[in-house]
Amino acid sequence: MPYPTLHKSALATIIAGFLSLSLLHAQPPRQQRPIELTPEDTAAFMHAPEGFDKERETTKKGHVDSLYYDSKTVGSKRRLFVYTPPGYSPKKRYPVLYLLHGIGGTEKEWFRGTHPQAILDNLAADKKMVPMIVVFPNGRAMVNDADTGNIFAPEKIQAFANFENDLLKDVIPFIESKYPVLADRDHRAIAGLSMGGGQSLNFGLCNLDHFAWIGGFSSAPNTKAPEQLLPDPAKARTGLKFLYISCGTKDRLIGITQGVHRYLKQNNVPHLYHIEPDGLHDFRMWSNDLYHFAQYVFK
Ligand code: FER
Repeated sequence: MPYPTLHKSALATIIAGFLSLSLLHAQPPRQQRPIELTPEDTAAFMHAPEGFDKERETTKKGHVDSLYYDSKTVGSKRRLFVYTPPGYSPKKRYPVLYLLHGIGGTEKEWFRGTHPQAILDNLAADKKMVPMIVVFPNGRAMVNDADTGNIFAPEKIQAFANFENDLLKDVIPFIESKYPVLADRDHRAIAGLSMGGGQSLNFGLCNLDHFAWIGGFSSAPNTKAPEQLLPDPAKARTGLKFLYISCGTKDRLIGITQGVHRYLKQNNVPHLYHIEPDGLHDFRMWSNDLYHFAQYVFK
């Protein structure tokens, strides 16, 4: 049985990819600098093995639910997807990963760009992952939260910042009222790609009472400056269970991840720093990030 499909047609995906790329190029990003690699910019692990993101006939499958929650922050009903792992039972209690998308996407982006269900089901089957619930919200906290029009419009960028309130006050309480979750910081992770990576670092590191496991994949220029991100490194040293930052050597946003790494290192904040050789700003990177991040959290 193939996974219930959230995919648009392959052609539409390709066109959307070109459109978002041309938009990225139409508006040169701030912090765009030439890529300069240092000897520290190395891979922390091998790329995921062949087939890690392909559905296997034989494995037990998780499920993906589509739900609407009442967002008091935005004043609308907003959609999110929830992955529950193979063998899910409301009698058990699960940790939760909030997994965020980029500037060109919505709650659907992970499903359009890769096969998160296959990645997670395969990890579960191989006993490489603690069974967890994964929530895919829409991180553009505004009434029209679609990925259409000028995705770089200031009010849309602002909506990605505004999502901090929506996440903490609306999404998390909703998930905790609907699913059997372990509702404390030790069982709550946040990670995301690009704008979602910036959100994960911004919201996670500034709310260590809510999140103990944090991942920024190819984080975008919405990432706060390191001193703002972590004004109190001592608190992070004791509070964080896991901090993961990654980027590709061919991603022109790499300076952001390098800057965060430099600051963390100077301040002795333990973190996993993965720089993928020849890595671009794409789902080859983020599928691999999810594969690795999911194996570290909640252990
Ligand atoms: C920018 C370049 C890229 C920026 C955001 C991005 C807010 C985000 C990219 C993505 O989410 O894929 O200058 O500014």
